[in-house]
Amino acid sequence: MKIIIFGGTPGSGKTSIIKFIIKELKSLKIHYVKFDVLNTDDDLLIKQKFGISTENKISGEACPDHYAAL
Ligand SMILES: Nc1nc2c(ncn2[C@@H]2O[C@H](COP(=O)(O)OP(=O)(O)OP(=O)(O)O)[C@@H](O)[C@H]2O)c(=O)[nH]1
Ligand SMILES: [Mg+2]
Repeated sequence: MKIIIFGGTPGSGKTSIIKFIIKELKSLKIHYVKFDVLNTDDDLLIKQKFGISTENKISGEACPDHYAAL
């Protein structure tokens, strides 16, 4: 299993490039995990658009980067 992490400042183009890559790699089995601080529906949007398995993880008061690493 390979894990690819996309991180960056707000609006820097993370979701756009993820959608492009999912389209390009559709022959592979992809699972998408969205880490956010408060809330997100990105996992549902990606699931509907590409029909792949998705989930979200909300870090709450924890730093989202450390939460994702754990
Ligand atoms: N010009 C240009 N615009 C881009 C590019 N990639 C993304 N955008 C635009 O930048 C805006 C933000 O892109 P997103 O992919 O939503 O960025 P994000 O990092 O996922 O944003 P958040 O999840 O809100 O942090 C959108 O309006 C995109 O259409 C790019 O390569 N060039
Ligand atoms: Mg995004």
